[in-house]
Amino acid sequence: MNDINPHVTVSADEHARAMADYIAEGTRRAYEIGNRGPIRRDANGRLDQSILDAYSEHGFYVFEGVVSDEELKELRSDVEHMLSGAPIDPKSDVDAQGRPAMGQEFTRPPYRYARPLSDPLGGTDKNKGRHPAAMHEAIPAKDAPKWTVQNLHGNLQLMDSTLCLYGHPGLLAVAEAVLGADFVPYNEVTFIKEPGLGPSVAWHQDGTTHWDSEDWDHGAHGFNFMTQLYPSTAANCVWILPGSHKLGKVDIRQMMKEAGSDRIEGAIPLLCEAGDTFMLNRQVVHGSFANTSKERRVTLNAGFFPRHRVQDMTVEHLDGRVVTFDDDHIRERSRMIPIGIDARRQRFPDEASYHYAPLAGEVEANRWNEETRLNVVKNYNLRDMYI
Ligand SMILES: O=C(O)CCC(=O)C(=O)O
Repeated sequence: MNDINPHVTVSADEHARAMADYIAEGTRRAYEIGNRGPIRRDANGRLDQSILDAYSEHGFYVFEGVVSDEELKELRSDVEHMLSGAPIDPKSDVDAQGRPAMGQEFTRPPYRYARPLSDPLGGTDKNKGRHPAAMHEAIPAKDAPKWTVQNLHGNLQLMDSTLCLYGHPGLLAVAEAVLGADFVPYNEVTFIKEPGLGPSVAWHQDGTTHWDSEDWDHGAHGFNFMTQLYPSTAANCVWILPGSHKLGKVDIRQMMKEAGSDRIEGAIPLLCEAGDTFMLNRQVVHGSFANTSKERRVTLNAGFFPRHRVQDMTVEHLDGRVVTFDDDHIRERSRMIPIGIDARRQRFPDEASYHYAPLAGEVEANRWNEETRLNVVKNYNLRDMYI
């Protein structure tokens, strides 16, 4: 008897078998498109135009070798530390050892849970109804836990190594090249897909505010960097529909109807090695399947917007708060960028730092130290911007 997802009848093995042909075809197409390589900049530090063109055409790019082995070790260790102190279930305030769970000092709880191999979002009105159709779920193993940690929210206050990564000069130069020098932050979230447990993230397009704007364009809702701490495989990774960032809002339900399953046609897996970073346009149709494979995926998301798309926007957050992104709000939230740059400078003093022009006059106030940890970084994600 499957008492975790009682309505599900497909076993994890059946789910994995059903994916096999789709994975083979998607993998072939992913390598055909390519769109991958190291961050390449010219003598003036400008991003290679061919990368911008490729991103613009397909809505994604895979940057290889962004994170060194040394840095990767620190990132993995910080994620592991957070998971070791997670509440035993979504309502608990103690961890598996009976200790007070981690993260309780933050206003927004950092841990988000889901039932193993379930689809918590598809076909519901959660996330503003952004995930219109349900994915295939599967029955987890008999000894599976009732809950699995799906996300950590507010990475930069939870794990110092992610703050160092946030200040990565190559990634920030890419953000500038794509969005302009006054680019602004969105949010920072970890996606965790444990083998045999990781839930799906139903197909969706991100972005809520600009789809019907007269000046809507292919980059209107910004992009996410997605840094991979383990290899991102076809069975555990994010899948995307290349080029769909140019289509406006598409009918995902219809696409799934035409496919006769959740395996929509033409999609490809975002494949890469540990230490690589995807850049994914938020308007691209994307999602991930229940992880019935034997491999873990951990992805660190860090999103950015063009400033003019958030300037003075009033939005309702997913938790119901209504906020206007005026100059003060944007400035305060953007301080995480120079603080990240300074954290990285302290950790990797031989590396040339990125220069964030909008807060160039406030470098001293945005040093990374115990004072800014408490007064700026703690609960910084209450000021996340969301469009
Ligand atoms: O990592 C995943 O599985 C899904 C990520 C995603 O949907 C997003 O970042 O919008």
